Amino acid sequence: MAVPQRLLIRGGRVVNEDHSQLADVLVEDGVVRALGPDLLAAGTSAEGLRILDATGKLVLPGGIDTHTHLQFPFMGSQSVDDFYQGTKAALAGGTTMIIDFAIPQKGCSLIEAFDTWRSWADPKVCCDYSLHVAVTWWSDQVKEEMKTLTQNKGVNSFKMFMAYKDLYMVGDLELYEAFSQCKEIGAIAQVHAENGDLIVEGAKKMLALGITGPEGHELCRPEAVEAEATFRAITIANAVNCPLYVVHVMSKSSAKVIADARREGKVVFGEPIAASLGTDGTHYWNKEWHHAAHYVMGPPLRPDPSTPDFLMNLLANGDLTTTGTDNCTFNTCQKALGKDDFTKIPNGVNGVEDRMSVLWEKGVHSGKMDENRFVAVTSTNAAKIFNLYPKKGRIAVGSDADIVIWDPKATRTISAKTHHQAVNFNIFEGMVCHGVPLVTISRGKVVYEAGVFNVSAGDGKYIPRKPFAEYVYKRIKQRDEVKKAKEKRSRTLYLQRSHMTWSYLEAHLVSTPKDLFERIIAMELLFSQK
Ligand code: URQ
Ligand code: ZN
Ligand code: ZN
Repeated sequence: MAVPQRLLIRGGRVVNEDHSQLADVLVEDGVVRALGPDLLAAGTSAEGLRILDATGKLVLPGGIDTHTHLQFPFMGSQSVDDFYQGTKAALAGGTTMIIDFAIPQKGCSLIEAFDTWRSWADPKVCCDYSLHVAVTWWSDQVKEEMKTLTQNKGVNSFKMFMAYKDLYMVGDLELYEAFSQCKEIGAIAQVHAENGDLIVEGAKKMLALGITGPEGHELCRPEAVEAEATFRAITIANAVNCPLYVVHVMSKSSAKVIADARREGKVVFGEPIAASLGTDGTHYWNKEWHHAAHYVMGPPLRPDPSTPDFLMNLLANGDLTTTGTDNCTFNTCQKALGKDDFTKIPNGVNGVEDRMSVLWEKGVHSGKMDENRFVAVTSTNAAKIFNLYPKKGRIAVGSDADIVIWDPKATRTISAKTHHQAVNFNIFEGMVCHGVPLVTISRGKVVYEAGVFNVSAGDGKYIPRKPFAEYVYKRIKQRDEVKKAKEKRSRTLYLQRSHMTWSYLEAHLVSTPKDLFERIIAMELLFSQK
């Protein structure tokens, strides 16, 4: 039998969300076998062992990108980074897991969409992945399929679009139904929070004014359109006590709504993305049409240049929770579908390769957050919310060996000329980032090292996720308990003389005769005063 691939990552500082320690990491059969100082001296067998020197470097849990759309058929085109090249690029950037979206057309089966996306991804992925499923319409069938997906297919997250009218958008009542079902089956509800009706009307206005360029894309759906939908989604989710996850938080206004809701104790999580943390919407006014068009996504990047800094502060302090990329890339020729009408520009930007470095530069190197918070927002929080923890999102004995050896002092310059993505443009072009992945390990295999890949299509695996993630549902369940108890205590029965039978009183009011007797006297007095 072949000796299992054994790795010893030596001399690094292991950084988890809660703790950093100088320690060696022993990897065997794809999992972390041991963690501690100087493992070789402690007697670890050197047989078949490959030693990776991490002296002076950080050893991080592999990044989890909560939000991608690889080879996604959308707006008359298909995103150009597929499940092979997109996941290779992810590994090159230190991300070892992505969560993509299976999105059924209105009226179509969610389960069929899930199976279709599985058939696209399984043969091609180079890193582990999972799937959120979109609820783009409502019926008893959809409700039933959500339950099946949760119980049999490892899905515990469903995305509802409040925008893309007539394509994916659902209304408030459908949100209410979908959130109620998410709560029932132990899933987390995700929303694309923009008011789709206002977008349509805003776009008509812009086009009528002769504004057809990418700047019209942001002008037709300003921050308020995102913030209003965010507040509405939070209100509806709270009404059914369903946990809510707001994807691609793009504006200060929306982030404030989420922060306020969290301070009121609501169970809501916000996901800014590499784009909204690393750049802004001033690019929509770039004189080069193609340059501006490559920044078009929904919700739009915001022209307020203080937005990335603001979002990063909230990510650092815990008001925002995870980071994704919404990687949905289109080449210039594809973006040109909208050369005469911005509503036809396929929406989407890159990020899957650069998320970790952009966050290190703008978050850690800037002094806003420390290395542990960086791990939390790039990996651990996502693992906890989507019920992958501690298999993913942590370097601990028994966890998957999804690990990145990270050089916090090295820098790299981001460019489409050198990136590993398929797309011919990079929204972070020219950005110099501290924080460079030196080695990426996926389930115990060194898949990327010093710029060289050692990975094949299909090496990644689909990771099923169970419902009722404790990190999300413990508070929800506690609320249900408290609510039930309050309702029982607070309900005063409307009593009338016909109730005054011993059996009714005994059954409905109190437990012990003494209380009962006193209660009867009190009621006699009460009725006699009527
Ligand atoms: O809205 C999304 O998340 C998908 C359709 C990707 N496109 C985008 O612009 N965000
Ligand atoms: Zn979206
Ligand atoms: Zn998306």
